Amino acid sequence: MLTVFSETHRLHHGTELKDGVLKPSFEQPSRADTVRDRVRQVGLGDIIVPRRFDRACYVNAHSERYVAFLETAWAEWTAIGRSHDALPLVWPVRDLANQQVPDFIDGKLGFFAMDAGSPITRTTWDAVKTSADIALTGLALLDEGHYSAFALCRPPGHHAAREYMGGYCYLNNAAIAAQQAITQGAKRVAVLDVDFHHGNGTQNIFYDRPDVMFISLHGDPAVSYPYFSGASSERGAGAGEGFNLNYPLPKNTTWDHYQTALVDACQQLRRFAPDVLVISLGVDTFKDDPISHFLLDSQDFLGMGEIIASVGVPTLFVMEGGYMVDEIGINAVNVLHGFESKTQ
Ligand code: Q9C
Ligand code: ZN
Repeated sequence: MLTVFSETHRLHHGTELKDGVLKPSFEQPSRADTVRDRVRQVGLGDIIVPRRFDRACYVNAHSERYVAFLETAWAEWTAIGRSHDALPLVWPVRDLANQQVPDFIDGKLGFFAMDAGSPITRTTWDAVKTSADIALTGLALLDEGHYSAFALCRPPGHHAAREYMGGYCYLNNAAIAAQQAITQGAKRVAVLDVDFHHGNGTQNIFYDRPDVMFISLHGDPAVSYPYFSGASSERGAGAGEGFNLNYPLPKNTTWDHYQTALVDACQQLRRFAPDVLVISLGVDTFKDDPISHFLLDSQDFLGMGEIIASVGVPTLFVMEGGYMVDEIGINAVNVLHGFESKTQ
């Protein structure tokens, strides 16, 4: 399996508001390097650099004004003398939901963000668009006849919705790739999200769409970030009803229970029969992950890849979360090995 990777990810590193304190983000550059090192160490396949894609490919999944915000936020932030990471501090909740985009950057940050976990720095946008280009390059490899590819994206994407960033995410790499597949003629595409956190952004982007099925397995929103999405009652809207499936799972979920949900999800995917499957591959379901609370061990990730292979369609793996930096490479590559063991 080919891996798409770029050193450009290192341009993004910043702080997050955590436990009431501004701290270095858990989403740090060493994450992607660790996974790249593991890919090399086990000889998964060649590692290639991403191609460049047109801005229009991002606007396929996001709104024009949101992409424009990401492009200019740092300039607007520094124009008033600020030099630390740009973070939001006020949000348009419920009855404050004025739908006008504010002119001032502090208002824009709140309008286009769901939390204070996605800092914008001077070089964030370069890393963010390269991460989307990595996913788009992975999709191009499938078009060119590869049965699978690994888009080693960083920063991650699945919390980014049509019009907001959050949870370390800016552009939704998996959604951009899924939409690109549709744009290029696929009839049905599915996104399966195995990151510990609910993929609220991907759900948002495809919620009313019958041509893109979204399935997510994640920590129960009653106790897990992002708290305000991920219930099993969220099943899609309008023509998209029935094409969004959530599997919220309790704290301390082990492989035994996780596997049962995953097998069920893959059965739904086979019934949908997508032309392409995109996996939002977070490995923060690992037992020692510092911000999550499932109990998968490294061997379990092999089983995850094997079950995903049972869907039986060309598959693009897109890196999402996973914060136990020592193990993240082993766990991510185990999924890919498990997948390959059932497809070659
Ligand atoms: N105590 C991804 O895995 N902070 N994003 C949660 C919980 C945000 C995770 C704090 C976690 C975002 C891509
Ligand atoms: Zn996550």
